[in-house]
Amino acid sequence: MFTKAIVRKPCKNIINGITSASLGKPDYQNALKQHDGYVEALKRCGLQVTVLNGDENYPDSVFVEDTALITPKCAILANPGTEKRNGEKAEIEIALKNFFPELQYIVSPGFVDGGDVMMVGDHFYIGLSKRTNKEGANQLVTILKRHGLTGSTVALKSVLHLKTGVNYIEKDNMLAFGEFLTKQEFGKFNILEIPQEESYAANSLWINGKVLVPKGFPKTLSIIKRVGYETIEVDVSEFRKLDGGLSCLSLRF
Ligand code: CIR
Repeated sequence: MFTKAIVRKPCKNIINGITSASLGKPDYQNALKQHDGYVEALKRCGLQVTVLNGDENYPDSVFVEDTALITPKCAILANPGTEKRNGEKAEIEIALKNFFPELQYIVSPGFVDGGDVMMVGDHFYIGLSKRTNKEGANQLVTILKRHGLTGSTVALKSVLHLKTGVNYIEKDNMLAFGEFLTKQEFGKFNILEIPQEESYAANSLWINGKVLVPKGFPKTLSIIKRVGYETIEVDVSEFRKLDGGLSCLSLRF
């Protein structure tokens, strides 16, 4: 169970965030409104939410998930693998220290984006992506081991981050699309196939028994409801314009 979350408000400069999508630039006012809705959804799941201010120097700073990994045993400051975002971690380090007296660190030449790390109980799957390299993954596995946890790497082909394509929603259920449907390492899970046209919704987010689903993906919504979860639809269309999904917008612990 999670009790807390850290989020960071979108900044005006969000219009200059990194993207591979062709959905246009995010609208700042609408992004603010949608972010408020997201925070409300986290609160409905029972979380106490710390809201940090956005940083105009970092257009993508709203996507806090990439800056850290918080496990039940330790908190790790990540080392985001794109230069444009790496400095976001400084503010997150300060915020994390309010909750965790001792932090662990991924250091260069190791790089890890939190979006590449998926927690499944005591095990952590680490996507090797354009943002997360082998050295970063090795450092992470070493830190996890020291805390009685395990980690293993997953090769990625076409997605930005591991959790762009696959997300664990507890009780052995895993949302997946595309390259993740046939990955041997996920064969032991109950794979819930997200149709290609709704692939964005593979990044739905389990929090304390409920599942947050992006608004506008009816097939995914019914797949998740069918396996028995209470769902909360959240409109994150402005963040989708920057390749960001539901998990990217918070650190949960
Ligand atoms: C980026 O390219 O870094 C941002 N525009 C999107 C980050 C999405 N984060 C995530 O999947 N964890």
